[in-house]
Amino acid sequence: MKFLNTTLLTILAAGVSFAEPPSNFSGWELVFEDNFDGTSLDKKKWNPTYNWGPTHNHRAYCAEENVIVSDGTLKLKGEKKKHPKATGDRAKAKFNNKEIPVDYTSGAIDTKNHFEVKYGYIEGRFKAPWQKGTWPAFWTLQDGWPPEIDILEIPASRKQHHYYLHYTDPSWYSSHGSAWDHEASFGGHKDDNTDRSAGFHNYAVEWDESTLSFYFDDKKFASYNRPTEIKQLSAQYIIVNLAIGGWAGDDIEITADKPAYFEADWVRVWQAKPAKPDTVRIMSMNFGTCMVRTSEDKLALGDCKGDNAIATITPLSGSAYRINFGDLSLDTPDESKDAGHTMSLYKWNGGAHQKVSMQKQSGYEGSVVRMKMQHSDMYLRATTDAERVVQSWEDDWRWYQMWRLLKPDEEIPAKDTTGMVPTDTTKKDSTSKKDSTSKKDSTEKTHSSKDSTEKAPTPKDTTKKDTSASDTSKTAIPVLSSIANVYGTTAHYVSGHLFVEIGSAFKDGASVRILDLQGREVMRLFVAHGAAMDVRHLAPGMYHVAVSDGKHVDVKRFKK
Ligand SMILES: [Ca+2]
Repeated sequence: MKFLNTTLLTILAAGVSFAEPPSNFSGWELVFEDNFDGTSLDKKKWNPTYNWGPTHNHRAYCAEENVIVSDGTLKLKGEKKKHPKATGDRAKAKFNNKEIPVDYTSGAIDTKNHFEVKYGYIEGRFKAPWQKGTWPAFWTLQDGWPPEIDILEIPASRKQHHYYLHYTDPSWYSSHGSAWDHEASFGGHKDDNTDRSAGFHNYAVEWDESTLSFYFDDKKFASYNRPTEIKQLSAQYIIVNLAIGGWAGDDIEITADKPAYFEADWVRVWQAKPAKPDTVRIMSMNFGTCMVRTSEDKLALGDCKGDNAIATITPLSGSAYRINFGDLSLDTPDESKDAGHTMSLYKWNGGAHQKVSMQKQSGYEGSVVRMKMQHSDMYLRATTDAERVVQSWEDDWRWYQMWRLLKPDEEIPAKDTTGMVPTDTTKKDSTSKKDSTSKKDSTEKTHSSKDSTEKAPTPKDTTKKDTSASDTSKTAIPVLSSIANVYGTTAHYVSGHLFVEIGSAFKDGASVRILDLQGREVMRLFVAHGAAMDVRHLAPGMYHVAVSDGKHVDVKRFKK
């Protein structure tokens, strides 16, 4: 089916792209399926009417005989006929506190006591009846109300369908618990030119602990990151019914010779396979130090060998991951979307400001990633003082955005920051919150300088701040992941020697550095125009050649 071809494969690809951690995400598992083959309803999966009885908030008595399975589909038949058992209490129903007669007959099924699900992808393929006054629905419930998820409701025009989460107002919920008279909802109706009674269409909801996303014909059209409200949902059972009247109004086009049919081709539910978190250490490629949890339960950079450097990475739905240090999750304080905002650790609440997209970087051994915060589209990077982790623009200090995921028992690569921007350990007071180097930089971007943010110079600016060292090669290497060679540098390896000719843009010569795939410098030479570098002592393998004069950077690769 299409979902498998598009959404699911995207999700699988996100997992599969990590041959190394995080590797645990193994995709979706089909946990419920009814294709409505055969000649009768499968009562191991469904109750043949509402589990609470044959009536609800509309004018039909929902009888088992109006639930038909034939020719590969379920048909709920709506008839202009008062059911003989629609007597006494069942002769009347209520919609919007108004009493209405139960003078039609229709069908409803639900999975209560047969199948319930918490989190997953719930989808069905349906064809709505054409008649006005009918209100087909595909929805979920738990004991008590609210909450309720509506995946499909068509009360009016056949060219729109409604979708909602109904919940209890959170302020009421936290103090009193669920209450129907404090019901609220989010969602809406999708309007387009597709007549949902002219053919079958797929309707789905994707549900995790923080987000509900609604799909029509395998395309996501609405998504709500609302963890507080969504947490009211416990395991849900599924309902398919054809209501008549009620919300659909009393102009009902069903006649004696034209019954209504709400058809279902199938109903399926997938769940993400249990996500076992990967245990890792997250090492800055630049500093060789790791993200750590401090004694104040904050996030910092520190010794990779410490127990406080142990993190877990848990795949969530989509491409999102959650990074935990013990019981606390990596988080953006104040849900800030500002560049330079210092990351910290908080209790998990499922918000997008706690969700991270992992982007594996090619050209490296092992798992080297950049990590993007979902809510801000900003990347996690080490600060130049090697103390903190901030979120920042995609093109800002990219080498500092590179992180190596190490398994707990994996050898920690020797720290080798030769040639990298030096660690400034002199700033210990509150001014260390800012990158003092950037203050001297008159060309820096002008952004907020409040204490929680860090000035963020661009890589090309870094040479200007370093007045103590004229060696321009101390510039960080901006982008090893996307090999850049724009200034015409050539590098050829021939029998133990690397012949480098630097590009014409490097008028005053350039520093040529050779780095291994870990990003560690193994050789450096200042070159005026060209040089033959003796690399016989290097181990066989791939290497980067980074050429820089502080203003321009070329990167080449060679294989020894
Ligand atoms: Ca079918």
